[in-house]
Amino acid sequence: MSQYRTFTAADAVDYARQFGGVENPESLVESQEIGDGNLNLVFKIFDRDGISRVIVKQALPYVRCVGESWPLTLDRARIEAEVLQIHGEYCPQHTVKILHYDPQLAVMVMEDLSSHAIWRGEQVNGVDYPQAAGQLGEYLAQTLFHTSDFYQHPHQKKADVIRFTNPELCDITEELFFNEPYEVHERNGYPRALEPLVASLRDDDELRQKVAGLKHRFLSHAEALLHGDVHSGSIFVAEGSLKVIDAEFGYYGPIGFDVGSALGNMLINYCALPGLLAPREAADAREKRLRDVSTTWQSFAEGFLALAAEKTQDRALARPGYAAEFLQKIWRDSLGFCGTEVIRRTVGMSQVADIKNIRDEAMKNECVRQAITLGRTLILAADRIEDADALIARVRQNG
Ligand code: SR1
Ligand code: MG
Repeated sequence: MSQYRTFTAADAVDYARQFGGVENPESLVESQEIGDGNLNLVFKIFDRDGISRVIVKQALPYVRCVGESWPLTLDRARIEAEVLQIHGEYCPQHTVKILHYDPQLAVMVMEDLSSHAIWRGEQVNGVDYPQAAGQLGEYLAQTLFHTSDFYQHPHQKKADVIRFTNPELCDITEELFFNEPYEVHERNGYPRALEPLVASLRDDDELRQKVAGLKHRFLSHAEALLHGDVHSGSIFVAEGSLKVIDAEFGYYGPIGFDVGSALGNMLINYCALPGLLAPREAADAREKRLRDVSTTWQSFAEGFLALAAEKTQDRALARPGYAAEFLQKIWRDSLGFCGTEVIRRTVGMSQVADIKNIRDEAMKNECVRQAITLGRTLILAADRIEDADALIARVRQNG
């Protein structure tokens, strides 16, 4: 049994030679650590011709972006690999392929996606991928339907809820989404100029009550095996292709959390675009982002309903009209969780490039202000926004 040690660049090459599944392992000669996320080491492994062939990813026993003062379980590597394997069974076309993993070393080898780019970066630069939103909706429908009570055998579902108990990573989400942005907290990262607006979130009883309800659902509604962190930085895109990575926050939770996180990141980008691009390009990219919001939801909803009609296993849940009624609940949850994602990424710790890349300070403040007010509206009005068209109308009203 292998003992945990932190990989060097040379270790990563050795490991890829053993487990990368390449025809001529000795051709792998070099690696580059490219991890820019908050948690892990990520090595790109190159062959003699300088072509990257596979990725080796290793969890560190702490949060990388903070350091050893914030220890974090290595079991997240097992969770990530196993969630991606299950999601890959149901949606291979949009899930990164895991070639090998070792829970003791907290390491996995996965397919190289150098032909793709991170979607967040592309959105920040105003590069459009017209098919990506539909593909993301398909990923969400396939993975969330097939791991839900509509499809899973109840014994398997109960066993998997235990297998994917993910207390430490869920704890991060519980704090970062639902607590810290609504408190005075040292980890928050909003611009100082917005202190009065952020203070008004703390003082808003109705908002805090809704956020409590959303947190309660996150804690208690084991509806499906979520990815747990579906944001545009966890998604690779290329022309006609989309691949989801990074499922270490996976657990059985409310379906609306994955859908809402995805929509929330698109709306953050929408709010940030005037600070990132020239006015005409920004206006054009904003329309594309609203199209993505609408398409993601439609593709998810249509996919989920079609799967429910065709493949629901449970006799009671197969009742005509039940899946459509459940979908309405997912929509409302998605709006609420979407609002919390927008707020946590602008008020809280996990700031994103869409906002960080805005150079002009006054413009940045204005974009963040818009995002915060939009997030608040979505949380407060989730029960009154009937469909994607109504959502888009609210976004436009917000500014
Ligand atoms: C301490 S981890 C902060 C954030 O990074 C991850 O990508 C998740 O989004 C998490 O909330
Ligand atoms: Mg991640």
